[in-house]
Amino acid sequence: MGGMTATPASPSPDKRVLLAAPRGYCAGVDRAVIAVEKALEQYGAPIYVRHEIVHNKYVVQTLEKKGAIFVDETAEVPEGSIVMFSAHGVAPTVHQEAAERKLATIDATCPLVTKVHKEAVRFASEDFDILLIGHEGHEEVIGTSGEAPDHITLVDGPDDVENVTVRDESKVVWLSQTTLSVDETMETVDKLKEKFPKLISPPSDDICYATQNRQIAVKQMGADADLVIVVGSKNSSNSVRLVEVALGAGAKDAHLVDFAEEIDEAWLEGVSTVGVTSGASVPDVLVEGVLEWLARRGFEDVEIVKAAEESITFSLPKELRRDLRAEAAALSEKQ
Ligand code: 2E6
Ligand code: F3S
Repeated sequence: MGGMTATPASPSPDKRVLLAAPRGYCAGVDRAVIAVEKALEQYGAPIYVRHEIVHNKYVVQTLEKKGAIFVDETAEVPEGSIVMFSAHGVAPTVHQEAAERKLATIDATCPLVTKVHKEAVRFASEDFDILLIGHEGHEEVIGTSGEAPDHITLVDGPDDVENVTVRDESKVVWLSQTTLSVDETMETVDKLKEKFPKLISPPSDDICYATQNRQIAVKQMGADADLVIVVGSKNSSNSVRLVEVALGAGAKDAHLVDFAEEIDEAWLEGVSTVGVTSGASVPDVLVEGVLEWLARRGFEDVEIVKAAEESITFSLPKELRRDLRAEAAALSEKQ
């Protein structure tokens, strides 16, 4: 079982680790996590956060210790407080609820999710039927759908295409969640195009650069790996996709773990090459923990598999430049 102490291993020539690059934090996650930290520094605890700021257990636990309070709904936030919206985005109704409860808000929605929201609003205003490819119940899909509920139909993968109906086959566009499998999405789009030949595509990729790059890297290592360990939480869509992509690329085995302690010793039986990567919401300290765990078992030789350079950054939410405590107090004084 994971967690057992291994006897110190000497370096084994037949044991190696392939470490994916890029992996871990994307620009949207970095911005959202810093936004919570800055809000705590600037305004003091508590800062309420609607939904996990990003889908990572360790990040959430760390921010909770610093004074963030995570809630499922805005209704749970006391009047006159500050609430932050998570990186996955929210429907316009959530902004309205917050205003009604006189809350000061900070929107940590990733700008690349906001871009998809804007596409949805624009196509809805032109009266298109919008086929949103995504996973039912995922926070981002709920938020995007909320921008144009009367125009959006969810398509949850290729097998869902047969259930899709539209009002006018000559006015249909597809959009997607940002963190899907690129290959599976293309399969869904191909099937949709067979059914609706006039289907138009989004003006630019909705699956974001970080999702795409992490999938390219794990694909590169997949064929050579006996085992791929993906660091990430179970509710993290992009992390779960990395396990699927690794297996699809030929990895003999692949698992998702939040922490090194979750690795099962039995996974290493007969294994000489281990691939390691992490989802876009995962701090690198957790990957370091996995590399140390592997090194203690003879996997000391680490080779980087580099698929892309990433240099994109996003500026912090604009609300952090204002005095939100004063605004919240003023709001709650208003009748
Ligand atoms: C916001 C939008 C997209 O489950 P998912 O992969 O969407 O979310 P996280 O928090 O694991 O990854 C970052 C993210 C945030 N991706
Ligand atoms: Fe944004 Fe993509 Fe990250 S949508 S939060 S850059 S995974």
